[in-house]
Amino acid sequence: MIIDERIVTEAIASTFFDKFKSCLDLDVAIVGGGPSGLTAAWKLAEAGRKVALFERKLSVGGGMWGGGMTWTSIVVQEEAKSILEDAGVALIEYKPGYFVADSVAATAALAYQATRAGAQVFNCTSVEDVVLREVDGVKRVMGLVVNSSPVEIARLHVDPLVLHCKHAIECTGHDVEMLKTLVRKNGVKLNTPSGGIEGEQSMWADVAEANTVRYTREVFPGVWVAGMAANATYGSYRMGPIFGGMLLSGVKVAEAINELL
Ligand code: 48H
Repeated sequence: MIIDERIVTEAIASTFFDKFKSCLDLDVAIVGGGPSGLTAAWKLAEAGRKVALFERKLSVGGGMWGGGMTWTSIVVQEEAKSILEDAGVALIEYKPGYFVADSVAATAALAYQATRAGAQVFNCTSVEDVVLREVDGVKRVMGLVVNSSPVEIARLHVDPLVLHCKHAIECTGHDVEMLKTLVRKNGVKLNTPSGGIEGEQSMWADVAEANTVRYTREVFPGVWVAGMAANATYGSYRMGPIFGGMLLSGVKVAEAINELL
């Protein structure tokens, strides 16, 4: 076979733009491809939902690749063990109830399961704003405003593109970036005690893990928080490199949205 570079180029351009065009009206748009976002994408796509995940970096996985302090092991507790097992990840029980997985294997497995189930992943894509509409006096987020990450990094003045979704999931981790933008630009009140973002507290792994799941919920019409963003939004603690809460949060948000669709 003689390789024609123009066909390689055409294949990439045409399949990518078909993929992008197919995501202009989503059931669920996920912002951030860490463990919570990837798990939510996997479970929603598996349930047949039209779901896309937008990740600023070249690689999805967020803070999971590096384990603890770059030492590539992660810990999950009993309740979350089956999620990694279902993804095909090998676990060892280090001490009763504490399961250890290779962080690279776990991250790769979640990314594989999400894409295999049919979630579309747009890496190198930053969510810079939301689409907000007021219907019958109620404001609701109806979509995302996205831009190429290299445009953002180079601070080029290039306008973004827009897609619509029935639900958006804020999975940007510690920074709660999408929700911060929503509040800053629109002065809206969230479904939190203060109406704003409460902010993350210091280390308390036990409480933080439970709260990650507890605070996974709809925080504003059309916007759900999951993973570390749920903790930061509701003023809970950090937990270090135990990842069960992130995975369970991804499953919970997927199930809750699934019930509404
Ligand atoms: C597109 C964006 C944008 C944007 C950010 O931080 P993450 O891994 O998030 P979680 O919540 O799934 O997992 C948290 C976990 O990794 C962690 O940090 C833990 C357990 N910490 C404990 C502790 O004590 O420190 O992933 C978030 C992803 C990243 O990949 C970002 O690049 C991405 O979101 N992101 N993507 N548009 N505006 N902002």
